[in-house]
Order: sequence, then C-alpha cells, then structure tokens
Amino acid sequence: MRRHFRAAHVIGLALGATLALAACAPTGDAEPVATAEVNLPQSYRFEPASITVPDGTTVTWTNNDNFTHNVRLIDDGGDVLDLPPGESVSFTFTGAGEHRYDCSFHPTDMTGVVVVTDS
Ligand SMILES: [Cu+2]
Repeated sequence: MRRHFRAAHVIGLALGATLALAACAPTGDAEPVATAEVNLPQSYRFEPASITVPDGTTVTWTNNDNFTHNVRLIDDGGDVLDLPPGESVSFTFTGAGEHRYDCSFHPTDMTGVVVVTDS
C-alpha cells in the first residue's frame, strides 16, 4: 500500500517536471534584446530580430550582408528605408508597444520587431 502510494507520487513529479520543461521550451520567439543596434549579417537575417528600447529611441540597422535589403516599417506608416550593402539606416520609435518591420524584398525570411517600453 505504502509502496503503491510512493510510485504514484513519483509519476506525479515526473509529469510536473515534463510540463515545466514544455512551458520553458523555445518557441522561436526569443526574448527581445535590449539594444538599439540591429545587424544584418550574411545572409538574409536581422540580428537580433527582436529588440526592446525605451520610447523615443533611435534604432540603427547596419547591412553587413552582400545583398541589398531594406527596413519596411509595417507598424509605422509602411515607409521603406533602403539598405544597400555596407550602409546603415536609422528610425526613431515612439509609442509603447510592438513595432513590426520586415525587408520588403525578403519578407518571408526577414522580419523583426521593436518592443518599445515607456521611458
Ligand atoms: Cu532583404
């Protein structure tokens, strides 16, 4: 009887541990990185793709890839900032919340988000 109870208890602990691991498993959406600098390394990437900055921060993207990309400000009027290889562009984000952007040439591979917090 006592032995049976202990076995059930162990199974319960194992289940709990499994659920905890599942809750912490990577989902592909990494925690936003606190930086105002986004790199475009080879190839076709924004790095880091998810950043966080205080309200009113100017974010700079630098294209270190061999191809021309751009920054399309999806949630900020849709303007497209051209970004040839070796060049940088900047944009000042205002308004707390998620500001999504992508590269209009490669929207499937290249998306990013700027999480703006109250300053
Ligand atoms: Cu691109």
